[in-house]
Amino acid sequence: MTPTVLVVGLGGTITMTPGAGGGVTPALSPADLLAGVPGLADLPVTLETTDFRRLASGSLGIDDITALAGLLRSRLGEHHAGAVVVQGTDTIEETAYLLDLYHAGPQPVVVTGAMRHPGQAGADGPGNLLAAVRTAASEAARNLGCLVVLADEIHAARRVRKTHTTAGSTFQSPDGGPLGYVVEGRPRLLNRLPRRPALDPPAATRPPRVPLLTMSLGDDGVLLDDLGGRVDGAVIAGFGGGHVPQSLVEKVQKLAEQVPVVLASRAGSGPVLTETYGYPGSERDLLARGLVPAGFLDPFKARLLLCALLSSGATPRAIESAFAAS
Ligand code: DAS
Repeated sequence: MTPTVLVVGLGGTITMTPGAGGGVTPALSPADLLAGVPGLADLPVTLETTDFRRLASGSLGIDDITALAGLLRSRLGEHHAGAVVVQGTDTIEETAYLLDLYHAGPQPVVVTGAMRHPGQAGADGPGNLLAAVRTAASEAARNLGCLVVLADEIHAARRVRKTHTTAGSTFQSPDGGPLGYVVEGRPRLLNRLPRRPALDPPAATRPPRVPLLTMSLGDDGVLLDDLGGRVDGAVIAGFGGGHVPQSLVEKVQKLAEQVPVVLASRAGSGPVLTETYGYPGSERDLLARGLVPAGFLDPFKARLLLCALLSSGATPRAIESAFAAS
């Protein structure tokens, strides 16, 4: 029996065709996309498709992705080698990470998209789709959780970032690099990451409200005012190793007394520090005031991990442990 790959469509540039009002908008189904991939029909793979959403990826919600995680959990069976999720590139680094948190099975879940739509010269969708299907069908990619495959690079969901608005090489993993490459049609894995235990799927309730506040020069903390009574948690993307202006320390502490607050870095790579600086607003000061360090997680992924933990009713101690292991 040839391996089966489930292909799920969410929309994005890869599906976009000229809209009535100018510009392109989501239009193509997964079946339409697959029909336009040279060489795909020659692969010894059976393809199943699910037309799940047709949105620009910035309009996907956490509830869409948790629903998708539930669909994958129920649909992926013994005869499925893996799954491919097709979506817009703007939020791939977040949706792939959230799927990875909930994905318990051995099958690879490969997320892909395109930087150039089907009507553009050099449209990259077909090539990315072919590489994604090949990776999803490969034994080598099993037990790696959720992956992101574009431009023939294989990235771990928990490391990948979109780093450029237009470049074909936009997806990078600044902390550790890609796990491997698709070379001459074969996924070649050079590194492996240890799997994290999957989180239980969230109850079908409103996702927690967790804002991300990025510190900037001279920030007066206006967004922190009266925030604790309106949110379920928060992530602060601090300067450098995890710092805020000393003038905001009291506001931040007040927030951390009301809801879980995770300290990440706006730097783009590298971990939050825990024991280096001791001035007001430094990471030592903030952690002593109850903030939780995000480790190597970037602010966007830290926010999703906190949302998932709050959805599962995690205690403050469980939240600290989860971030320590992230
Ligand atoms: N930025 C477009 C894309 O790359 C739109 C989107 O993310 O949906 O797909």
